[in-house]
Amino acid sequence: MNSISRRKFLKITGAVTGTVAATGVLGKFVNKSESVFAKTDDSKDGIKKIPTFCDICFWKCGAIAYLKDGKLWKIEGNPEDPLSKGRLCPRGTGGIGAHYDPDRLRSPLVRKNNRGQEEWVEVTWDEAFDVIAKKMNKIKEQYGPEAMAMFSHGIGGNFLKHTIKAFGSSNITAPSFAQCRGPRDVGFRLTFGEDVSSPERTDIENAKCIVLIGSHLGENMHNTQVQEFAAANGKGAVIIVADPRYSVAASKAKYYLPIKPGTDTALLLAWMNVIVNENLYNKEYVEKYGFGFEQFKAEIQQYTPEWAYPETGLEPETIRQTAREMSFHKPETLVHPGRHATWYGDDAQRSRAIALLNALLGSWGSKGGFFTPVSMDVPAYPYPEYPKSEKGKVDNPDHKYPFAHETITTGIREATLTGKPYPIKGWLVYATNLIHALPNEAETIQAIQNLDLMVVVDVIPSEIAGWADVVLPESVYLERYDDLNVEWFKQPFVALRQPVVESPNEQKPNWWIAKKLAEKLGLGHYFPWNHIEDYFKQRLSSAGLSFDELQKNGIIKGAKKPIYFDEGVPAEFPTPSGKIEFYSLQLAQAGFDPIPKYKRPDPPPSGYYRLLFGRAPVHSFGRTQSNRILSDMMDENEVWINENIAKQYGLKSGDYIKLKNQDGIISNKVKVKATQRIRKDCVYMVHGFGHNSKMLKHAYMKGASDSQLITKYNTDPLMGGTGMNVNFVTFETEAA
Ligand SMILES: Nc1nc2c(c(=O)[nH]1)N[C@H]1C(S)=C(S)[C@@H](COP(=O)(O)OP(=O)(O)OC[C@H]3O[C@@H](n4cnc5c(=O)[nH]c(N)nc54)[C@H](O)[C@@H]3O)O[C@H]1N2
Ligand SMILES: Nc1nc2c(c(=O)[nH]1)N[C@H]1C(S)=C(S)[C@@H](COP(=O)(O)OP(=O)(O)OC[C@H]3O[C@@H](n4cnc5c(=O)[nH]c(N)nc54)[C@H](O)[C@@H]3O)O[C@H]1N2
Ligand code: SF4
Ligand SMILES: [Mo]
Repeated sequence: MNSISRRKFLKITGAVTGTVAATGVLGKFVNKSESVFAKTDDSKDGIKKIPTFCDICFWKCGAIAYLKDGKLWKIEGNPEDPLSKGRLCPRGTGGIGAHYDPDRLRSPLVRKNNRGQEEWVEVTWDEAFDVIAKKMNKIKEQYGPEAMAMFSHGIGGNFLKHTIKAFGSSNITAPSFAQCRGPRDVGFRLTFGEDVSSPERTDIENAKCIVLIGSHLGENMHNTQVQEFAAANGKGAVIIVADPRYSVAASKAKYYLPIKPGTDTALLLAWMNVIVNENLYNKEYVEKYGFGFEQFKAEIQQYTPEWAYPETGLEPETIRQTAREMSFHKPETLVHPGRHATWYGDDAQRSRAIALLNALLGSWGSKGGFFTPVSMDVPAYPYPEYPKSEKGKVDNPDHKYPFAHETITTGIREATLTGKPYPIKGWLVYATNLIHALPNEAETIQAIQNLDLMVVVDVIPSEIAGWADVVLPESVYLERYDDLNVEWFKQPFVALRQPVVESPNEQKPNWWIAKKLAEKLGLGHYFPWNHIEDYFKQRLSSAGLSFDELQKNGIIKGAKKPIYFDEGVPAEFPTPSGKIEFYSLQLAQAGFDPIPKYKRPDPPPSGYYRLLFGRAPVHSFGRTQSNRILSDMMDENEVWINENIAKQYGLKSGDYIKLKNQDGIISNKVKVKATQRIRKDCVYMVHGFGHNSKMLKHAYMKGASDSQLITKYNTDPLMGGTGMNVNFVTFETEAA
C-alpha cells in the first residue's frame, strides 16, 4: 500500500488514527510461528511473500503475507486482487494478531462437568472424533440424521457442510440470512428477481449520487466498498445519509438526515411520491421493464413529504430536495441496500421499498448503480450423491415464512426448543458465536440444554465454545488452506487461501477435521481425495486452470465480461412477471402487501432509549477483541448518548454506567460517550464487546454486549428475519 492511497483510505475511516503497528506488538508473544515455507526460502534478505486471502471478515480480500526469517511478519493487500486492489482494511492488516493470540484454543477439549461451566479435559483428535461419532450415530439411530444441524459462517465451513450432508442432514444455516442480509435479499428478489448478494453488486465507485439509509460505510469496513466510497467522494459524488446517528459517512455527506429510528419506510415512500409526482423518474426504464407501475403510482399518492414529516422528523423540504438530487443524477444514483437489514421485523418490505426507489431511478443494471456480477466456471468436485431425506428442512415448517430462500437459524433454534416439526438433538457449530449472533441469549442457551451433542469448531474460546460438549481448535486462516473462492464480482476470478505459517499447537484445518470426522462416521468415500491439494487440482484442471499458477499468484483472473445492461448484459428479471415488480402478485397471493406499507415502530417507554448498534472499523463482530493488535486500537466499546440526555442523568463522557433493558437485563459496565452526534431518542454501541467467556482472558468483561440486551426481537413475516432494533435501555448510574 503506498502512503498516499493508504492515507486516503484511512481518512475515510475516521476512527483510525494511524497505520497498524503490527511488528511492535508482536514482540510480546512467544509462539511457534515458523513458516511452512521457511525451508524453501530462497530470498536473499530473509523475506518471503506468500499470497492468500483474508479471513478477519467474510469479504475475502486478496492478500500477501510476509515472512521474515521464517516468522510471520506482516500482511498487505494483493495488488492483483479485485476485492482488495492491493490494500487491506485495518482489521485485515492486524490479522496476523490472530496467529499470535496467546488465548487461542490449543487442543481438542471435552466437557468435564455441566454445560457452560467451562471445565474441560484435553483429549487427542482421535478421542474427540470418537466421542462425536458415537453421539452422532446414536442421534441418527434414535431420531434420524436430520436431527443433526449445523450452524456455519464463512467459506471455512464448506467441507464440514459436506460431511453433514453426507451424514444425511440438510439442516445447515448461517446467521448471515436471518440476522443480517436476508430481508434485503428477499426485498430485492421480490422486486428484481435477484439478490444483492455478497460481495454486494453495488457500483459505488461510478455512482454520482450515493444514498446511505442506515448503512455506515467507513465504520462498516468492507474493504472494496470503502475504497470505492472514498473514490466516489473524491470525484465529488453527492452523498445523502439518513441515520439517527451522525456516522463517519454522514460527515462526508451533502445532506444528512437525522431520521427517527424505524421510520425509514415512511421516508422511502415519500421520496418515491416526490419522484413520481414531479415526473422525475426514469420513464423509459420503468415503461420498458416495470410491472404494475400504475397501481404503485396510485398507492403512493398518500405518502406526501408532509405525511412523512411527523413520522420521520424530517422537514418536507429536505425530503423534496434530496429526492430531486437523486433523480438529477439518475441512473448513476445508488440507493445503497445496506447489509445488516434485520431491524424492526418489517425489513423485507423496507428493503423492497429501497429496491423500488432504485427501480424508479433506473439504477439496477446501470453503471454507477447495480452491476451484474460475473464469475469463472470452476466445476464442483464430483462427489457421490448425498442421501435423500423425506423429512425436508426443519427451520420453516409449512413454509410459514413463504419468501425465506435460505435456512433460518432461529427456526432451527425453535425446533430444538419445541421438538417440532421434528426433534433436533445435535448442533455442529463452525465459526459462528451464536451467543452473540442470535437475539435472546436465554433462548439459545435453553435450546443448547435440549441437545444430546454440541460440537463447536473455533479458534478462540468464544462464548459458544463455552457451552459445547466438544470443542475443536481450528488453525487460523494464515495456517491453512480453505475451499477455492470462485467469486461473483465485477471481473471473474478464483482465489486461493493457503498456509503461510504452521499452527502453533494441535490446531487443524477445517478440511482435515471434516475428512477425519467423515471417516470416523464410516463416510470416508465422500472424501475420495487424500489431501486438499488433490481436491484443488481436480477442480482446477476440470476448468483448464493450473494449481501451480494459483499457488504462486494467489489468484487467477478470467477475461472481463459485460456487467451493465448497456454493455450487452440481457435485462432479465427472474420474477413471476419477468419484469421489475412495482406491484407484487406473489406477495398479494400470499396475503402480504403487494406494495410496501409503513408500520410505525413502538415508541420507547418513558425514560428508555432505543438501543442501536453497528460496527467499528478495527473490529469484526465479536471475533477480534482477543486479537492484541486490534484491541490495542480499541479495547472496549462506548455507549453514545445525546449530550442533553446525558446531562439530565448527570453523565459526561468517560463515566462508566450499566445499561438496563426493558426486561430488566443489566449489562457490563460501559463507558459513556456524550455527544450531539446522536438523536435524543436512542443510544448506540458497537457490537461484539462485553465478552463473558472466562477463557478469553484479554477480552473478558471489556465493554458491554448489545446482544445480551437484545432479549426482544420482531420476526419478519415474509422471511423469518429477526428485527433486533426493538429493545430499549435506561441508565444505571449508581451500579457502575
Ligand atoms: N446483537 C447483535 N447481533 C448480531 C449483529 C449485531 O450487530 N448485533 N450482527 C449480525 C450480523 S450482521 C452477522 S453477519 C452475524 C455474525 O455473527 P457470527 O457469524 O457469529 O460472527 P462472529 O462474531 O464473527 O463469530 C465468528 C465466530 O467464529 C470464530 N472464528 C473466527 N475465525 C475462525 C476460524 O478461522 N475458524 C473457526 N472455526 N472459527 C473462527 C470466532 O472466534 C467467533 O466465535 O451476527 C448477527 N448478530
Ligand atoms: N469493521 C467492520 N466492518 C464490517 C463488519 C464488522 O464486524 N466490522 N461486519 C460486516 C457485516 S457482516 C455487515 S452485515 C455490515 C453491517 O453494516 P451496515 O449494513 O452498515 O449495518 P449496521 O452495522 O447495522 O449499521 C448500523 C447503522 O445504521 C444506523 N441505524 C440504526 N437504526 C437505524 C434506523 O432505524 N434507520 C436508519 N436510517 N439508520 C439506523 C446506525 O446508527 C448505524 O450507523 O458490516 C460489515 N462490515
Ligand atoms: S474487509 Fe478487511 S477484514 Fe474483511 S476480508 Fe477485507 S481486509 Fe480482511
Ligand atoms: Mo452481517
